[in-house]
Amino acid sequence: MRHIDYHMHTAFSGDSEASPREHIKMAIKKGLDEICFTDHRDFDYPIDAFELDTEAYFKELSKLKEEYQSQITVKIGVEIGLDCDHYDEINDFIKSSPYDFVIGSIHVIRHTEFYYGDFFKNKSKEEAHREFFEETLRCVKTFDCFDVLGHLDYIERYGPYEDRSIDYDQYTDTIDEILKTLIRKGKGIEVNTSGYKLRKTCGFPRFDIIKRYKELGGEIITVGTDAHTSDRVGEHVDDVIRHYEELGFQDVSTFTKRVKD
Ligand code: HSO
Ligand code: ZN
Ligand code: ZN
Ligand code: ZN
Repeated sequence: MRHIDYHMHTAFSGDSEASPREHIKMAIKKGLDEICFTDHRDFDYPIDAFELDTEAYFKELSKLKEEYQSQITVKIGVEIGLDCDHYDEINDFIKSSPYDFVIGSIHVIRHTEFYYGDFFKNKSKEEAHREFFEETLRCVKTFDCFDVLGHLDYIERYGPYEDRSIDYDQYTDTIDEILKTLIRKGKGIEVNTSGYKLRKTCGFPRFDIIKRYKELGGEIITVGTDAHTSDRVGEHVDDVIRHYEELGFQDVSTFTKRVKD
């Protein structure tokens, strides 16, 4: 299986200072076969601005892509915040640039977000988790402008609860419906290795969910670190690939201009 990092942020994202060149150098050092930059664009993220200067982004990354082409394959993607309140803006945004690859992620639900925690106010953990999975299902049904669903189940990282763990038995039907919708639409799923330390196996989502995606007939998988600093590029990619191999996947998927290679 090829080793890829298909989820990385740089200073083009509102929450990173990282240099794309340093990311590339780290990826080469770690022996990765291919990487894809996926800087943030969220419409209406509260508190922080997740805008993307697409002209500067493509200009700088295209230059680096060419400079390093003999050493590593570099793709230009985006991580778009899926938000049903901004359907048209999101679709127009994705259409207006030649991205190789698009991660669709849920960062905001009804103008509240998870990182600072507004989303969890006046909710039990059960209510918050249920709403997160149901909204994820609504987004994967509503949107087509993405290639893989980002960090499904990373809600476990957030919230004001002493025990943040997800009671998966409560959401089996919703998660199954999410996976079936992805498969029916020809969409993939990523394993985000930022969850690897917490989970020990796999990442976000946990191993069982990837296993279920495969059982249901899903074939499109990527792996990404969600690195916001260069030291994390490629981290735990080999570990996750081993889990994919155990499940019987032949290879990860890579993309060029939104088409699977
Ligand atoms: N980096 C997270 C959330 C966040 N960080 C908001 C800073 N502000 C989204 O991937
Ligand atoms: Zn971020
Ligand atoms: Zn994200
Ligand atoms: Zn990210």
